[in-house]
Amino acid sequence: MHYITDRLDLRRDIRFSTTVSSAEYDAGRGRWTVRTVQGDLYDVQFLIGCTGMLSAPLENRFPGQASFRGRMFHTARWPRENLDLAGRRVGVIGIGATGIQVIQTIADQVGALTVFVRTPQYVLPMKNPKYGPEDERLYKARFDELKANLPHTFTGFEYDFRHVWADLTPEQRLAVLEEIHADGSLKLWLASFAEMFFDEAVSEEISEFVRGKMRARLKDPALIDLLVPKPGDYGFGTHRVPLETNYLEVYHRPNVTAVSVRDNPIAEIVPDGIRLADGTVHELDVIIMATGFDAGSGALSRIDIRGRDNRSLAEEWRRDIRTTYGMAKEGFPNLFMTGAPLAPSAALCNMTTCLQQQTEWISRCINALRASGKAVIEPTVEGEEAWVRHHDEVADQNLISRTNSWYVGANVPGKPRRVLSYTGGVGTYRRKCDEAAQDGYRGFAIA
Ligand code: NA7
Repeated sequence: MHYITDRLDLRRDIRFSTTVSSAEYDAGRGRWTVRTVQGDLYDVQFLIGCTGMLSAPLENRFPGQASFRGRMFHTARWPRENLDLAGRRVGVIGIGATGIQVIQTIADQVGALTVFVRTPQYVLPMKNPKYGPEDERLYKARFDELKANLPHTFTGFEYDFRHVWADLTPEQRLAVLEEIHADGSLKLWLASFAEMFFDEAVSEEISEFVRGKMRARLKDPALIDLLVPKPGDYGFGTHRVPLETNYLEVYHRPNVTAVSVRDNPIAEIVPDGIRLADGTVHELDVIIMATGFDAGSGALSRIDIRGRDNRSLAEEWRRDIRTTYGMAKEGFPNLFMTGAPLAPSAALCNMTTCLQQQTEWISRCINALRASGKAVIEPTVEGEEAWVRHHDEVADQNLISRTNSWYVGANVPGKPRRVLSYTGGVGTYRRKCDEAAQDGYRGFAIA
């Protein structure tokens, strides 16, 4: 990406360290006025929110945070200066993909590590092999093949679902799961059996396979009870599957303690540490909040975006998170977005593949508009309704819709529930977006 930035000489068009505070649409002029915290004002015809799907950290989660005498920060605000954790009593809240990486990385650097565990996670061991020049040569030789295939797979990665559960015997299924598990990648999730997302019985069998792998690595029944999901909790892969390296083994270290906060939640942060509901205080020098993000809609909602008739994007999304193709919003002319809800790029996608597709679609749309001498494009009410309905129909069949996680907005109190990511697949999404464009931007009004 640095290479592309340099090759296309983009740096001179980028204002770094600039925070956008508001954007207001002027229907009379068909233009947006964008204001920054730094006090700058921009007058633009098109506004494209590339604000990221996981860039609005959930930082203020507990009463009393300001009272803490030690250091406390969210993982997304990791201190830039060298953070010396040697000998420190460190607490980590959260065991999502981020918490897991932090825990496995710092366990042998800190004095004592206390992990506050609420919902157990399915995890997969990551191989992370070292690639030599020959591997690199072989991989690069596949450039044309990868370029042709990647945009059309289910998740935008090079691999796709390869096996059909019903076609195999139980022994064959197990052999497939063992082989893919040993690969040490996300393939067990995104390139094994698609039925795990739709068929509860298949989901349960694959979930039990993963639970078995996790149990085998844990020596202590109390740790198994705390860290391994239980049958009926939720299915493997119905929210983001973290990859890890020796994460479970870390809990066997004498300086690591797992504390359950499922039935005894964190009540508040006190000057000396974390106080649980039953009054227990865990004394700490550093608290690391791996508490996640207001995903998909969070970053744009933190900007005061006003569309036609002073309509507020944040207020509308607080009631109901809707978009057209995940790239536009009815009521907000000439506003485009990437990584936003109701597109694969909101969660279930190889980001580079999906963002490239969206930026290309948006660029072509703006070019087409200019070429035809038009100035304003906006989804119609019916166009948006059609996309939301299609999105929901596909999502409702997917077991992802039943599990509480950031994938459905369940991690943010009061956030309206909807599967954030389009779950029809990256290839299908691309085709639908292209068809709409070819059909004269079906679902949009152009003036
Ligand atoms: P996640 O996956 O949203 O995980 C957040 C974690 O924080 C999760 O374990 C939560 O437990 C935990 N959490 C949040 N609030 C609390 C409170 N009050 N008490 C205890 N535990 C809490 O965020 P990540 O940053 O790990 O990952 C986000 C994505 O980044 C990831 O999926 C990848 O796509 C990259 P809970 O599960 O809610 O019980």
